[in-house]
Amino acid sequence: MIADRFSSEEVAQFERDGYLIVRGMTPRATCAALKAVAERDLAAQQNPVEYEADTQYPGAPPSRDAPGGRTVRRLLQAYARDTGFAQWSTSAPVATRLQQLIGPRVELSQAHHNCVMTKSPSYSSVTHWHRDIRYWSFERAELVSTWLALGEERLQNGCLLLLPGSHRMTFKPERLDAAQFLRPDLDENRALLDTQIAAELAPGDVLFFHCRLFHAAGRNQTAETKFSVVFTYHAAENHPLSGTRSAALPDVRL
Ligand SMILES: O=C(O)CCC(=O)C(=O)O
Repeated sequence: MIADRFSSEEVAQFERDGYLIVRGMTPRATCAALKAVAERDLAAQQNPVEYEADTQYPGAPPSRDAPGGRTVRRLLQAYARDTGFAQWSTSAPVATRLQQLIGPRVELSQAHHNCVMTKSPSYSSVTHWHRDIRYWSFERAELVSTWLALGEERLQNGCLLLLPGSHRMTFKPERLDAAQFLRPDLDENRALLDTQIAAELAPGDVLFFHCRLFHAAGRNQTAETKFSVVFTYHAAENHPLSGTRSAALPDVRL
């Protein structure tokens, strides 16, 4: 039996580590239904999508016209894409836990994540160590994302890697490169990278993670696409800054 909310110990754990995994939070049948929608839209390349070539990450095809350039990396606008994603993202098990982490009035940002990650076996790229907040603009850097695994997520297919507690750390600018990725060539960063954990997930597991938590991911080295549904939330009082990309789409009140 899965508890319908976090225990006080789990809330404290989230504050300390910057992430929490709820095992089996979403029923397998729901995952199968969402995966069928994602597979349908992936096969049709149903817009809006982001291609691997667009990421310009290491290992990505150099352009959309290069071999593998039109490999879909993200099915964007998941909330508006299908009622199944919208329902999951605002469902009671998600909302109750987010209220515990964020506060009573939670909103979903349609401007960030709000996608199905589709990590393909053939042309997947490497995501270096970063904080999601680096390109987001809110009054406070206090947002939480949910990552629902629709299938197995293991090191072999490029599951997320996390640096526990890094959401509370401050970094001198020189520890990051121009694109704000953590520089692995520096000794002080290497010591931190030694603390990494792999967020291995089974279908239905949900990872909650803080927008300041450093994370990374490897390539998919299996024969099957990895599907993950990812949404981002903030307190209604924590507004996106007007005129920025974070304010480009209306937020959805849970
Ligand atoms: O699955 C991956 O490669 C990681 C994606 C990621 O970290 C992100 O979109 O912020």
